[in-house]
This record gives sequence, structure tokens and C-alpha cells, in this order.
Amino acid sequence: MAHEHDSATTPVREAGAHYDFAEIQNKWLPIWDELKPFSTADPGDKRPRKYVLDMFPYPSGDLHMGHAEAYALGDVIARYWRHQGFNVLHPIGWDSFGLPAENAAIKRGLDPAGWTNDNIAQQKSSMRRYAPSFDWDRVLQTSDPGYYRWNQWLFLQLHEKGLAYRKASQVNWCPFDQTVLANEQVVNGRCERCDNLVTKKKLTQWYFRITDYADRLLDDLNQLEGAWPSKVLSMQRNWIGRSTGADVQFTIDGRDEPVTVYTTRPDTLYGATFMVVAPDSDLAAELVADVRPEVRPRFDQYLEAVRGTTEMDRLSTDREKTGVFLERHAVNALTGERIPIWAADYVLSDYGHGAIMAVPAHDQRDLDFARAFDLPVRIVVDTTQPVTGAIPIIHTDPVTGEPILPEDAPLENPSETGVALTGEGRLINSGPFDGLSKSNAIRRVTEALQGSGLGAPAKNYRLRDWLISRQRYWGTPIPIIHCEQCGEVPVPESELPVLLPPAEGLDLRPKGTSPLGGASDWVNVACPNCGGPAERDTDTMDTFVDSSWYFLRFLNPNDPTQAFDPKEAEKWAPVDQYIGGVTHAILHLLYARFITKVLFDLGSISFTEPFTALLNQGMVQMDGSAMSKSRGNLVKLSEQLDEHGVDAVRLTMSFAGPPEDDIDWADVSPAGSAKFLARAWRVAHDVTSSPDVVWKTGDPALRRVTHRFLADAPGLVEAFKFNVVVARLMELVNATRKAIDGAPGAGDAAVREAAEVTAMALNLFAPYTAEDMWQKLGYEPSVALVPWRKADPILLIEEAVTAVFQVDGKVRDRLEVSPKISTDELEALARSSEAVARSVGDREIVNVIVRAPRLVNIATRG
Ligand code: ANZ
Ligand code: ZN
Repeated sequence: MAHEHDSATTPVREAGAHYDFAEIQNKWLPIWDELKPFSTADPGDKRPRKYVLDMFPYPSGDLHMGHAEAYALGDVIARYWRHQGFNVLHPIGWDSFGLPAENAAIKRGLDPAGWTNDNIAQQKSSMRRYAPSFDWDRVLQTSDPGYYRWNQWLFLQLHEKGLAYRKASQVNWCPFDQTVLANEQVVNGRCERCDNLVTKKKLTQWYFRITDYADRLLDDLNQLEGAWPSKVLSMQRNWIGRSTGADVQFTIDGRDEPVTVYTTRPDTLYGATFMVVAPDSDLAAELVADVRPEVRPRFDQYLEAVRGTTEMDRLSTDREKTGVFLERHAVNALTGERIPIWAADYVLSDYGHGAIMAVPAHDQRDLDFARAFDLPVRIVVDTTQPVTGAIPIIHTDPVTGEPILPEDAPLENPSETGVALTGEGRLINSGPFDGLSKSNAIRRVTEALQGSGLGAPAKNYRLRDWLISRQRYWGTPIPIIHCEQCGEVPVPESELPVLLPPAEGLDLRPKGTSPLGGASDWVNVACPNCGGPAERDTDTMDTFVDSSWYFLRFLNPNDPTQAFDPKEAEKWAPVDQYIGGVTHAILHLLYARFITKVLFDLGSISFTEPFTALLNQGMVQMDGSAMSKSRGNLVKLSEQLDEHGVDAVRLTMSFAGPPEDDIDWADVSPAGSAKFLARAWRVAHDVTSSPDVVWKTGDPALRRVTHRFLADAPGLVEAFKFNVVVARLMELVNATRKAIDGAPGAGDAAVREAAEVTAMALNLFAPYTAEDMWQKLGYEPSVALVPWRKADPILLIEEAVTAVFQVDGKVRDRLEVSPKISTDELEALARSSEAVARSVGDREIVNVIVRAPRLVNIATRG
């Protein structure tokens, strides 16, 4: 924040009207309520459309500083596009199901619904005062049956397509919240919500088959290049984690069935000196079933230790390698070589096939393991040999200065150096494949395996299916009925919504089974299929289901007949600009992208990506760290608003720096913002000319500042350089104040023009002040709907000179022109001048003298 505005001791030098933000807020709020300037209700609206969406909040309390930042920045964009002549859809709602509400309700002994609705009411009233340009006729909350019935509808669509299914598996379990967590909700081995260590538990759960969409979710990211932050794109790519390679079969001594391993390096097949299986895999259990009695307890003990180890630790490279030799052997498919089988925790049971061929010479983790257990290391790729196409790095001998050709560089033995050879090179020790480059060998070995039925090209993903069931109360009931005769029976669509049973009388405390199970009247129903006794599914859906499609519900939030109207989706969607925190860079965006593709496949929508452009705002901090109650550095939004006013807080959010950066509230000055707003507001107050003045007659110097602002601001806003726009506005206001106080004075047309442009542009950041200025300048509300003024190109020229147009030696007109203007251009301008034309009248022009850039003299005869 500009510190020149900052000093509280500086007396307010500018006399005149007193800027009272509270009065201005109280004045305009009811007028806007009446006027609904941001309504998108008119179906006949001919303006082009834009859909600007802010991520909707959890109603976990009143609005906080983070909300204030997000909604201030999103609103700059929404308001900007309206000035550019667009019909902007900018809705808001509440993501009102989920654990925070439920835990708070349990703690206070309240009904989650009542608690949630109270918070929404409070947030809504704060939000209204904060005045983002929302269309208040399109509000939704996900805990409303009118909303969640469409979650249930969506679930049934996926169920019908085989994309929603149940399976028993090891799931992430938070012992504190007593609930399962999606992989995405486990952060560094801990529960995202309560920070407790996550354990594993075997449970039957509902999943969405997002892995079916892995390729599309990955490949379509290319469409978003440049429009989404590159960091988010790479987070999405890593999360999906596509890897390509081959499946290779190994026969096992004393077992009929072969074991398949997944490898990204089939070229290193001749270097596989042992096999490793995940200790917690079914395969390991089977392999130890009939081993020597001494091996068994060793394995069991190891397995128990592994069960208590987080996936993070298992994948860590700097952890000491552990494992157990199973005293069994596998036979290398191509070489016929017999290799030992080990169980070790660095191999995961749920990736690939839970078993690997270990190539210690070329894989670091395998090498670490081989060195720990004294297993053989065999080099099969000579990484010192140049590969066609690759430019070899030439080293020089430090003594002789002679180049050391790559062939001369020694091939270092990984078992001695401890460093695996992972680079390019040519195959050695690999029978018929010797001499091939790594990439050729990958192809050729895979072909050879395929030819002999021992392998095939394969792909793997880090992405897992989306676990969507939760054993908690405050969520969307899963619309399935379990019948002993008929199995899983979908609730007929006509019977949606399956309403949540009232919380009263239910024990909401987490205990591993869903609280809904306690509502026996609700649970026990007739099977929709056979009429026999059956039970409702008692799980509720992950709230990420709710937020995976909410942007479509805003198009007709109150329609009781369909989830969304495909015609409205055609008109408005996808979202042109999405704004929200980077905390949602993976989960929420991935799920919304997935559901969008599912809806596309169902034929409901015609686009495949939900959010065309994305802006991630930073966080609001205090003294360099996140605000928190326990740290005692919590800045309360309501207090900031009371002290400085809505506009000053909003302006501060935009002025603090680039939107992506964190804002440290200790480093900014909302008081300075308020001072600037007062200064801008008084400028409008001091304008003495009337709205019908001709701007062209105004002071050229001030006009140039105004028009340079008009020309530059759109590009700056579109590049999200809001802070620069604010700085430029400050410059404009200062120049206007100078013009008012000195020459050419408050009555000059340029002063009015500058004040009007200030009001219009200030609407992006400080809507109350802007509206009040607009009214002071003699106009009707709302300034939010004023078309962006066009910059006059002549006024954009850095140093304009004044050209004089004469007719028969008498000055008839003057014009600001570029010092570089051409003779022809200047003559054309002179001829097009109205004053010149009037003076020439119907006499004949006999001679034109042009001295660019300063003079044109027209001689006539008549
Ligand atoms: C032999 C090999 C040689 C490998 C080599 C790598 C380098 P990404 O890229 O992540 O897909 N792997 C396969 N399944 C595994 C599992 N369940 N747990 C742990 N590691 C597993 O990695 C694939 C590589 O990781 C595979 O290729 C395999 O090791 C290992 F010079 O096979 B590789
Ligand atoms: Zn039945």
C-alpha cells in the first residue's frame, strides 16, 4: 500500500465534503437491491455472455479475510466484463454439507441443518454488505433437498453406466473423524481435516470409476494450457500420473500361474537380478503359504511392521531398505534365468501388479535394496555410449585439455558408486538386443515379449477410483436399496430425493458405521423391485460430489424438473473464468472435470472442460504466517469492515500485489486505501461543469492521463494485474486533483472527464464509492453498467504537439498530433476539421502548405 497515504497524523488538507463510507454503504445497498443491476433474468438480453464463477464457500462461520480476498478479486473480473458490454453471470451459493458443519454441530449439540442455515444467513448478510456483483436470484445451497436430489440423480446416471460401483478394499481411515478418506484427502499421511495420522481399514465402499477417464483427464489438460496456472496443470498431471511401459510375465517355480510385473524399462529385462513383491499383496500371501516353516514367522512379522507404515514412508528414497527373502524363485521370461523373490515394502500392492522385476544397475531403489542384501548387480545399458540423435556431452581432460570422448569415459559400476545408471545409452549383456539404443530397445523387447506371448505394452496411472461414500450424517444419502433377493436396487427417479432422516434422535458421533443406520424407520423399506423387505444404503456422499457440477445448477437453481437445463448450459457454460484457492488445485478441479466428461458422454452438455480459465488467488496472512485463533493473529473481517469500510478493504485486496501472491495484512494499509477513496470521491464532488460539456475542449495534459488509463486498463485487468490498475487510478486522481486546485480549474471539461472515468474504473474495486461519485457527477445508477469509454488514439501519443490549421493565413483550428505525423496525414486532418471547412466555404483551394507536425496553411480563391 502506498505509504504516502498512510500517515495518520497528516491532517486532511483538502477541504470540502466529508467522505463517510458507512453513510454511502447504507445509502446504496437498498437501491441496488431494488435495481438488481446484476440480474441475468432477461431471456431477451442481446449482450454476449460471460460466466464468471467464484468457488463457493463452506458455511463454517462468518466470512473471513480469505473470503474477502477471493470475492474482491473475482468481482473485479465480473464487473470488468460488464463494462465491456457482456451479460455476466456471477452467482454464489454454499457448499453446505460436510464434516466441518457436522463436527461443529456435534460439539454444540445442535442439529447440523439448523447450524448450517444460521451460518449461511450470517454469511449471506455479510456478503451482501461486501457487495460482490452477484445475481442474488440464483442462489443455491447443496444441503437443500432441491439440490441434493440431483446429486442422487447424478449418482444413478453413473450407476447405470457402471461408473458407480461398490467394492471391499483397504481404505484410508481417519481414526479421529471415524471416516474413510479419499487418497486426495490424505496429506503427508495425515487427515486433511483433523491432521491425525491416517490408517488403513478394509471396508466395502462406493467408488466412481474416474480411472476410466484417466487418459482424457490428462490429455484434455492441453486445452487449458495458458488459461490455467501452469502449476495447477502440472499438479493435475502428476496426480493422474500416467506411466507407459510393459507387462512382463515371469514363471514361478512350483506355481502353475505366472506372475506379471509392470515395468517402464523393458529394455533392462536382462538386468533383472531379483523380483520383489509387495508384502501386503495377495500374491505375497500366496507365495509364503507353502514355504519353509522358518520363513513364515519372519514374513508375518515384517508384514505387521509394513501395515503400520504410511505410503509416503514406503515411497521415500532415503529410507533404509527392508525386506524378507521368500525362498522362492522366478524365471526370467526371455533369458531363462532363475532369480530370487523377495518381499519388500518399497513395492506397493496397489500399483501395477504389486510385483516388480528389480534391475539394480538402472533403478536407484532396486540398487539400494541390492546393496543392502548383497544381491547381484548387472549393467545392461552402457550409458557412456552415444546414442544417435542425442548430443553427447564432451568433457575435457583437466590436465591435457584434450577432449574425453564419451566412449573413453569409464562406465562406473553402480554396486561400487551406489548410483544407478538411469540415462540414455546402448544395450550390453542383452543377447540379441545388444547395441540397441535404450528407446529402440524398449520397443523391440516389448515386441519380442508380445511375439512370444510373454508380455504386452501397458500403461499405469497413479490415479485411483474416487471413493465417494462416507459414514457420516451430514451429506447426500446414496440412493440405493439393498435387497437380499435383488441386490443393489437403484431408488426409482420418481422417488427422489431420498431425504435425510431428521438428525433428532440419531447419534451423530463418528463410530465407523453411518449414523443413518440408527434411523430404522428410514432404513427399512420395501424393495422397489420385488416388494420384499430391504434396507436403504446408509452412507452419504463425499461433498466433492456436490461441488463437481454446481456450476451447472446455477443456470436454473430452482428448477424442480431437472438437474440443469441443457439449453441454458449451451448458452452460459462452460465457465469462462473460475476464481478460487490453490487448495483446490487437485481434488475439486479433477472431480469437476471428470463429471463434466461424464455429462458430455451422457449427451447432456456439449463441452468437455468445465472451467475455461482459472485464477488462483493467494492467501491472506498476518505477520508472515497463516491466521489462526491459536496463534492469536486472527484479523476479523467484520472489524476491518467496520473500521475502514467495505470499499477500502476490497481496494486493499486488489492493490496488495498480484492476485496469485499471498497478502500479509501487516504490510498493507486499508487506512491508506480509505484515504485514497475519499480523495477520489471529493474529486467528483468538486467538478463544477455539467454532464453535457464537450470533453474535447478540455485540458490536453489531463486528458492524456485519462486516455492512457482508458487504453491500458483493459489489458492490465485481463492479465490480472489489478494492483497496477489501482496504481494507475491513483495517478489519475492525483492529476485530476492538481487540475482542480490549479489551472485549468474545476470547471474544465477534462476534469469532468477524468472524474467520470475514475468513477467507472473504481467500480471494479470500490463499488460504493464509485456509485456515489457517479451520482454526484449527475448520472443515474448504476455505474456498474456503464460501457467502458474508448481511448482517443491521438491522446495516447506520448508527446503530442499542437498543430495549427490556417486558412489564408488565419488560424482556424488546433489539434494535438504526434510529433511524427506524416505530411499527408496532417493535411488530411486539416481538411477534415470542421472549423477549417467552414472557413473555406465554397471557395476553391489553390494551394496547401504542410509543415508537419506544426502547421497546415490552406490558400483559397473565391
Ligand atoms: C524395472 C525397472 C528398471 C524399472 C529400471 C525402472 C527402472 P512409474 O514411472 O511410477 O510408473 N514399479 C512397478 N510397480 C511397482 C509397485 N507396485 N511399487 C513400486 N514400484 C513399482 O514406475 C514404474 C516402475 O516402478 C517400474 O519399472 C518398476 O520398476 C517400478 F531401470 O521395472 B521398473
Ligand atoms: Zn428385491
